[in-house]
Amino acid sequence: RIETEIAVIGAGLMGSATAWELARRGHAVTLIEAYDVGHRRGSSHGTSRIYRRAYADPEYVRLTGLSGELWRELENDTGTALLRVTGGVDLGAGRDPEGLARLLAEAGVPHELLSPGAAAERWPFMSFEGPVLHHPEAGTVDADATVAAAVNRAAELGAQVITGVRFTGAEPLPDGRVRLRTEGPEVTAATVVVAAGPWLPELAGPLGVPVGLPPLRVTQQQVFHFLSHDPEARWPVFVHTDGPQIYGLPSGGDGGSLPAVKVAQHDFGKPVTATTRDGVVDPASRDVVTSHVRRWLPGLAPTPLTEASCLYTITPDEDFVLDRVGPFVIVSPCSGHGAKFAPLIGRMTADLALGHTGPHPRFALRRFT
Ligand code: PYC
Repeated sequence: RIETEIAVIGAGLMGSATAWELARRGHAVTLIEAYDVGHRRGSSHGTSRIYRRAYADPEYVRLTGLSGELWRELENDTGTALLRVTGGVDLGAGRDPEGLARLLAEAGVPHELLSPGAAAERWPFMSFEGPVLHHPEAGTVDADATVAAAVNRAAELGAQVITGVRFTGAEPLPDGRVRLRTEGPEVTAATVVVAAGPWLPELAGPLGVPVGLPPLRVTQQQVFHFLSHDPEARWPVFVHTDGPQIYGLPSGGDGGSLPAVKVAQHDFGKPVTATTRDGVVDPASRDVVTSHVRRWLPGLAPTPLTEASCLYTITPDEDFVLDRVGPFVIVSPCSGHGAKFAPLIGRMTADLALGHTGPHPRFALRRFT
């Protein structure tokens, strides 16, 4: 039996950042993970995620700035390098580089609009057509290293971490606390943070959380790592929308220090559940990505070095869910673009869990009712 102030279900990027934030504020936290820390069944594994400030939405541009500051705080507190600045480019008619540049200008974010010729001089291992937005603050964050660092530091600060224990249900107690049933110890908490990512739709029922969850789509995505011909090439992160939206970022390929670039389609792929997903990479997506590499990325060997699948959990408007319902705080789903916000989501979740703030209006559940 464990008595705690705040239980956090799920030690992915968002749950681990939340546990770190609460622990460093001196609160008693119990982090409950159904598998091992760093497992590869959800949405938080792999070495590389995009950090970028170029959003077609001023509020997200603002939030990326806040998150950037918190990445540095997490790095300082854990002594771990997590955010690597590489610069980022946005291109393709569907991406509207000029519109993005206007938004970055309004927010005071450094950037430049380049002609395709100027971009090709700077990144000769890529091909360009049309205007190219470059913003130097973009880069990559290491998801695996973030989860490990946040969980370890939270534990050092006193958080209790329970792994390999599935959560099976919850019941409210007369004093307002919640009793959590798990396959292991029973946990009683004043507040329960549910940061279960793609398991959220399956857990909400057994949790007995009376939330107006929107219809959430869980999809199986795939990512591909390609070797750079020139090991010294300094690849930027990129988002290229010309038909399919393709994104890429330097990756190490994956888990090593190879000069590789992760390239994938941001397409909301095959509908699955976290339990039924098969992990089989979709050959149609491999074809789309490989064709893109052949056409636009001559600096990469066009046969994937490695490939992997992961899950997106998508809300109808692609904004996050980050809200409180009674003693429960529901965190994420991040609709395929949340990783860059992990420490900020950790902070916002901690504030909700401690009753310091209400939800950010864009992330509130009431928008669905
Ligand atoms: O998080 O910025 C992002 C992203 C772009 C494409 C997929 N994820």
